[in-house]
Amino acid sequence: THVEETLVLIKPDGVVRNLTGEILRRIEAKGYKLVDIKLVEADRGRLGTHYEEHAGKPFYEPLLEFMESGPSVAIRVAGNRVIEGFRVLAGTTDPTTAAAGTIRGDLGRDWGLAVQQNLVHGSDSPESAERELALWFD
Ligand code: YYY
Ligand code: MG
Repeated sequence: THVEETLVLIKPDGVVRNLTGEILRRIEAKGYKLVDIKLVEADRGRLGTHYEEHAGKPFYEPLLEFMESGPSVAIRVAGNRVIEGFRVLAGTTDPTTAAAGTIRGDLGRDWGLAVQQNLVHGSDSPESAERELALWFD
């Protein structure tokens, strides 16, 4: 086994649509453990650091505006190979093409919302997980 920790965010669309419980249910059903959890209104400084790899891309400003639109749920999740495993559970970035059975595929928008409203974030590598966990849970 290879136990890791990852940062999961339930983005403002997930919170406003009352999907927090459903998303937590899927994480727990997979066998992952919720180590820490909190509701956060992220400010621009934290969001800019969180998404710094995307600075300058056309979707960057709308993404930050969306992430500032309401609270997110930040979760420290532990489990065997959870960094990769949660991203499989989440599905691909665009909910339209995310596979059925995934969080984004089953619950993601398909009534014309923008791609950024894809319900969840998950760290994409051990380096990202370490950086993002430090950023959201100090
Ligand atoms: O890691 P993941 O969330 O699946 O995607 P990223 O490529 O890191 O992009 C971060 C975030 O930006 C994505 O969840 C939605 C948004 N986004 C977008 O609005 N439009 C794109 N073309 C690409 C990403
Ligand atoms: Mg990413």
